[in-house]
Amino acid sequence: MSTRSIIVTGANGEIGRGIVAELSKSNDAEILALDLNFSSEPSSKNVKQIKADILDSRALTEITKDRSLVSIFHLAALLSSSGERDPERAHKVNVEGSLNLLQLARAHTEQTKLPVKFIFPSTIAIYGRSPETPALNVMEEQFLLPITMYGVNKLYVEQLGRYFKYHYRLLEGDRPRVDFRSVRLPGVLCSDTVPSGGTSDYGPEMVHAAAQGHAYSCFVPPSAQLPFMVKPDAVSAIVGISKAATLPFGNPVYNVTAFSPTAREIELEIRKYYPKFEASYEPHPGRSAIVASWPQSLDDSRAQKDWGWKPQYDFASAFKDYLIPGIAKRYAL
Ligand code: VAH
Repeated sequence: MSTRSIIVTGANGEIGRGIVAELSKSNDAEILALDLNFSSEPSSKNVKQIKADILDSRALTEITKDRSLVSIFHLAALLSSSGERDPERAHKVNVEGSLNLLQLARAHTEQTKLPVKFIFPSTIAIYGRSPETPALNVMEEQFLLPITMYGVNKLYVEQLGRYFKYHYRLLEGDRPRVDFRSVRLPGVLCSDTVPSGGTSDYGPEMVHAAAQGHAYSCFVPPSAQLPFMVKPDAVSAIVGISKAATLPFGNPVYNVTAFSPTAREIELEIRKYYPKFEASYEPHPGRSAIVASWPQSLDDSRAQKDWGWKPQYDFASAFKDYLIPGIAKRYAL
């Protein structure tokens, strides 16, 4: 029998590493960790690191030859700030790369008649509001007018995934189709890595600056407000939706959230642990405009109801029980 395999793209990224670590705890499949570069050795013997470009569809086919592909966790992407620096490249990676992987999942689904699960972390960047219009407790179908290339790409791939799940070649009638599922992640705070390329990065940058005894100059105003969660909850949302029983027919894309602080509230929370921490605010016009176009908070009740989503950490415990202990360990040298 061919090996049961799970692909993780963007496997060396902040969330990708967490997903690989979580999936490798179970021994019933090998993890094919795909990225362009790796910064550490595989964490477990059922993890195979493969340098591969998701734009190279022939390489993707070659990698999965003689393997029985059960799921794809597609995390590779150019984020919102990187995407604005090179929108054409962002479109290529975010859209063409995703299409290649959806086609790979489709080919394996048709071959084995077993729907490959395609897990797609989407983002709050698919939303877009004018800065004068508050957007609180936003639901999945509201404010779908993104202003970044990254947001436009992610929203389109959500649609593409829904198409592959329910309607691919519908003139040919019922056929096995890819089992596409997606969560829209908020900003993510991680204790062991500092992200790059995103626009919610001011949150984690502020925490990591404080832990190193540095002052922080914040690129959004103190009133900027976004939904956030910590990395363990992002990993649990992604793995959680992959393990859910069949989702109800309709929109396989779900909001997930944990807390929604302003930049000032993040600063004040940090100061409880690092009383000498200093933050100043020098808003960058472009990056502030991106943040101001995203919702201040999300309604994730559909995810709670349909597949039992619940974050482990609220704002206070995110700092007390996860960020501060982890960060202290990271910089204690
Ligand atoms: C970004 N962190 O800033 C990403 C995210 C919350 C948006 O998807 O681009």
